[in-house]
Amino acid sequence: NAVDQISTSAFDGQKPGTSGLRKKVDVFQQPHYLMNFVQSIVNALPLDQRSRLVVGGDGRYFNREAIQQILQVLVANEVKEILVGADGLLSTPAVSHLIRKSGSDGGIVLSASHNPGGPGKDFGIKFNNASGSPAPEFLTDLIFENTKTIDHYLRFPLPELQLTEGAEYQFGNSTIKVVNSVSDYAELMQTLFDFDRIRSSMEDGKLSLCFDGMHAVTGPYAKCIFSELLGVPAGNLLNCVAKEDFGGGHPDPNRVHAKTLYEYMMSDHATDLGAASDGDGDRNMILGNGAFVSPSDSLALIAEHHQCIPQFRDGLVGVARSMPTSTALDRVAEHLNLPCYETPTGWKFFGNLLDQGLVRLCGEESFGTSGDHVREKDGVWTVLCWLSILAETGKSVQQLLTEHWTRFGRSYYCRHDYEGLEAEKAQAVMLGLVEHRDSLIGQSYGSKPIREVDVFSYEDPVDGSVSENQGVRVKFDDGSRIVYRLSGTGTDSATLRVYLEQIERNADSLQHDAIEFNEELGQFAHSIANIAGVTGAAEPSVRT
Ligand code: VG1
Ligand code: CO
Repeated sequence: NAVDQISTSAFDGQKPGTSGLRKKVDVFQQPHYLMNFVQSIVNALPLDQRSRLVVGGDGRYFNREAIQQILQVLVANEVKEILVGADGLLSTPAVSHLIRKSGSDGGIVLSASHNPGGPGKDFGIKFNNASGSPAPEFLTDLIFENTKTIDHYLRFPLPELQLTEGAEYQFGNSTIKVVNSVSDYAELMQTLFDFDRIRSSMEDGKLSLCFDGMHAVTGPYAKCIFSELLGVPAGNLLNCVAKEDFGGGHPDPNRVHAKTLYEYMMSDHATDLGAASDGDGDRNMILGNGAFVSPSDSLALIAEHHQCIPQFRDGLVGVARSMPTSTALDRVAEHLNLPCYETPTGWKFFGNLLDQGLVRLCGEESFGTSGDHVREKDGVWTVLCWLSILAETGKSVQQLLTEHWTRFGRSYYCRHDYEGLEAEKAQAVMLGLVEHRDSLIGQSYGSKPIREVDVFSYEDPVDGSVSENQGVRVKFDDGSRIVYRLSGTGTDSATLRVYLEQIERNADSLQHDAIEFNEELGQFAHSIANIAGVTGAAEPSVRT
């Protein structure tokens, strides 16, 4: 079959955001839209880095068609070997692992993560590099430049391919191999954790887990790893059948969207650990019996108890968190005498640090944690970390939290999101903060004076690249903070995120609800940024 050269013209707005290109699915369904982007990815790769690529997605609506289109472009561009997850399914951390394990030049991940799926809902695509990391900015910039000038792409006229495990196809100069979506990843997990130890705690009735797959990609991973390998009863795996529309919900593991699990964990007959993951399996929510673990605390506690996790027994070397993530990790790092890096939001910024071996554990406040075993955040892995900590310490989640707060102080942390804003108005809030920087410094929140207001910019310590304008930080004398930034994952209107952190060291004041605790600070943040005046939004649409 001859390769078709298809004339096309550029689409506006194919600029990758925090985590790839995300749009409404009908945008992706326009003729040429996806193929343009995939050809732009290929064009951004040097010729000697087009030999082997991985392709997989979270199974949301349009995943199926998208994979067929992507294969047509990759075969036409003579990528020698293409590894595809069975039925086109691979969780984001599993793609990252498969790229690394197979020595691929990179991979294409199809997902809009925790955003809803289905007709009229969201879709996304991103490229990960040879180390399994989301493409760094120089590469996403190059891809974006290519999308602006593209006038043709290559397409190989493939028949509709059945993506059943073990299938192998030969077209042109390419081989397409369909691989089991779960087994490589499950094997990796068994090298990182002591499965026998966790399993025996479970068999002894000392440890129990309830997991909510939110009808997303982690269902099959949970069945294999939690049920088959660790013996978690099938009844404790909720919503583990993957669906194209995630059962109509938001596959977002938080208290609002994983409400059933949350309420169960707050009830009398809760398991020791409750956990949920998102659409593509990279996020996690951790709950104990009667306890919610904020993602920033989860990260800090994993660092504190890293000796319980076989992967980290040789030490952590260093740790990293995204800038808006609470400073709980910093205090543990200081205690452990480890460097703690502060990066912009988005997992791609951890890639270089991990590749260089400068850090082994990273996390974000947005329900993301992972280690140096892959280059993505990893939901199931985080659950295994917590199972390891519970099995080794024999303590409850609540006990571990209280001990942590008593020892290190508690970062009361929460986030207020203002969704559905007009982009210009959201921008104007950010500009206003910078403009009024000097007048803010004189103001106080209660007895806390504002010490500093700055715009976060990051210089990558490995390649020296600089990422500017990564959010505005308002810092108080006692280390408390307000951070403002605009979301880079939305598919239509703009979202302003306001991150709130107050550090409490008084032992009598450690058990409050973090959302309530920060309500007043949130109002202060609202008022000093004049959010109502500029955007018309009277209050946040989400508090998490
Ligand atoms: C959000 C989170 C960020 C995360 C990103 C991708 O980005 O804040 O921490 O890395 O989503 O996560 P933003 O720009 O909307 O704040 V996922 O699980 O959507 O791939
Ligand atoms: Co995700």
